[in-house]
Amino acid sequence: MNKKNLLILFIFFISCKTHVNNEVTVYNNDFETNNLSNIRNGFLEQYNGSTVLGRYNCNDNKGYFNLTLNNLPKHDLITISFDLYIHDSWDGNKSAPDGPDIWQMLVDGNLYVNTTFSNSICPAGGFCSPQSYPNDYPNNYNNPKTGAYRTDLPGVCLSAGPNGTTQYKITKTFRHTNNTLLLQCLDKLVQPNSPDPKCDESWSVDNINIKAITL
Ligand SMILES: [Ca+2]
Ligand SMILES: [Ca+2]
Repeated sequence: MNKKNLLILFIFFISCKTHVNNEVTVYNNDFETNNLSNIRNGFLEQYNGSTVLGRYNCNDNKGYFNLTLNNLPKHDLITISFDLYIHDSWDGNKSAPDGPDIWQMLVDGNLYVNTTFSNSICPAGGFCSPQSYPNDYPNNYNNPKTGAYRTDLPGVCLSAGPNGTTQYKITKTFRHTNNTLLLQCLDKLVQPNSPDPKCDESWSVDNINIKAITL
C-alpha cells in the first residue's frame, strides 16, 4: 500500500469514530423455557418443533401481546428483532369480509409497522390478493409473501387449506433513550364468515432479541 492509500485508510477510521460504542442484549427469548415474564396476554404453543409466542387472532384471544422492559441501561438506540410467522389464509389488502388483514408493531405507542400480509395462492395468470408488506398499509400492493424469509413452512389448520405459513424476519433499529420500553404487536384480522377465525388465519412470534446500543 502506498502512502496516499494509507492516509485515506487512516482518515476513514478517524471518520468512523461515531459508530457503535457498546451493544447490550437486554432481552432474549426463544420461549423454550416457557418464560412469559414481562409479557401481557402471553400464550405459548408448539409450532414446527419450536415453542412460539402465539398463536394470535383478535377475534379469538384479543390478538396482541405487550412486552415491557424496565431499568434499561443508558442507551441511544434500540434494535428489536424477531421471527414473525404468518399462519394459514391471510388475505392482505382485500376488503370485507376477507380483510384487510392488518398487523402492527408499536414501541411506546408509536407505530413502527402498520402493514398487511397475504398468504394467497396465485393461480397462473389469475388474481391473488396483494399485501402491503414490506411497505405500510394502505396504498401498497406487493405480491403475497414479498420480503419473506421462508415460504415453505406448514400451515397450522387443515381447514384453512394449503396456504401454509410464511416466516418473516422483522428488524427495527430506532432512536430511544428512555429506561423503559413497551413493545406491542397486534393484529386486526377480518374474517367474520369463518366459524373458527384463529384456524383460518393467525400469527406467532419466536426468538425475540432486543439490544440497547450506545454511540
Ligand atoms: Ca422457540
Ligand atoms: Ca382475513
